[in-house]
Amino acid sequence: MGFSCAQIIVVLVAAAFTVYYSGQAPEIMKKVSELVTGKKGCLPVGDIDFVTIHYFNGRGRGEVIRMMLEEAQIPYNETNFTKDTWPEAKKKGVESGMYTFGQVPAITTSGGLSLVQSQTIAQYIGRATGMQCDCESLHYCDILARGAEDFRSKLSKILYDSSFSVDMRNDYILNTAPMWLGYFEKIAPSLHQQESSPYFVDGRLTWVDFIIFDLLDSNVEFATYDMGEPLISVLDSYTKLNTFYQKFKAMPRVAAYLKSPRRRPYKIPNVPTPRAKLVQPK
Ligand SMILES: N[C@@H](CCC(=O)N[C@@H](CS)C(=O)NCC(=O)O)C(=O)O
Repeated sequence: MGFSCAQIIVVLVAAAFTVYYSGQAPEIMKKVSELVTGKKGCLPVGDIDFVTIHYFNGRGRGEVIRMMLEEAQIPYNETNFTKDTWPEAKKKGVESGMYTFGQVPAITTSGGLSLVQSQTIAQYIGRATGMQCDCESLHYCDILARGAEDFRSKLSKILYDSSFSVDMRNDYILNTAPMWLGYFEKIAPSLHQQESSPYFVDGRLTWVDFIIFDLLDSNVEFATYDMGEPLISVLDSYTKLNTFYQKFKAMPRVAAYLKSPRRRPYKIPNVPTPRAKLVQPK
């Protein structure tokens, strides 16, 4: 007994309505997308074969991009600008339109794509490598990334202040960092959850984890940089964040990168003069 076209269409429409009203549609779309593209996350894009990172020869905003490329095993090279080579490169980059706002990092890919803004770059690499957030989590990922940027700006503000002093360093470590670390501790995955998956969103590694790790790492490095003041293990009181930090750091490809010569040393632009030590009378 055959079916008519009309009967098949009615069945398909009924099935579509059933899926839609059951609330399962996003889940099914997600599975279909994963099956077709082989990549997790919202709206995946094609593979990236090779990347050039346009940035300075330092960690800074290049580090998240480097770590993501290392994790995804995408080969890359770097421009390694210096204060001598940057002005000319900036002029050319602005003229060509590649450095939209006269700033780096930027990336160019072998596929001819060029992008600026470190978080946008991280998100794009995420889409190309299955490290994008799920569609339902996009806004949450945005919140985390922008919050991380706000926290980051507090440290940059003092680091690039020409009057940066040990008092500013101590104020940051005693007041600013604990406030922000407290916010992130609240939303970090629970220790129980971290036993199976330490990541912040969707129970799997996404670009946002790289941003948060880099943020925590900058704080750890800053607080243990010798400026003649007591060195502080800044994450010690934040159990969930510290666990995430340690687990992320131990991911095999990340760990290999962090130990490699490709990882630049942590540097501070204006190291403050240490406080004069009191000389004890003999
Ligand atoms: N929001 C941008 C900020 C980029 C930025 O501030 N870049 C700095 C280096 S970290 C820069 O290009 N400075 C050189 C200049 O402005 O001439 C991003 O996240 O990529």
